[in-house]
Amino acid sequence: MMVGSGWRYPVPSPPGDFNGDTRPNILIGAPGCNVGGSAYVVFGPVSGTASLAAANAILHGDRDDEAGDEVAAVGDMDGDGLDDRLIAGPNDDEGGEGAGAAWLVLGGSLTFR
Ligand SMILES: [Ca+2]
Ligand SMILES: [Ca+2]
Ligand SMILES: [Ca+2]
Repeated sequence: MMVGSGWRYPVPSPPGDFNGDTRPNILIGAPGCNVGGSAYVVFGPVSGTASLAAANAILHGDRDDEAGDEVAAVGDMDGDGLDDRLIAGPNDDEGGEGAGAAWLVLGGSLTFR
């Protein structure tokens, strides 16, 4: 996987199956990417070198959220059989200046393409 200059550091989460095809998928947090940090979802399979421009889904934080600073495997929270993830944005301001936030991303919501 290519790690470009916009990455302060990449944050991989454990592989999970987000789209129900039984193959492992990956979600990578990139808190230094874009304005508010991003998380890249790649269904794969990936071998050798691949560009994140081909990610199946990209989730963006806003302003200086630093979204993707932590990404956690939380199992299957909604019971639909697809793995879900929690994405942290430690600098999100929605709950107060720098209060931080964590977003639950349901695997089923990532299968739109
Ligand atoms: Ca899969
Ligand atoms: Ca689920
Ligand atoms: Ca925000």
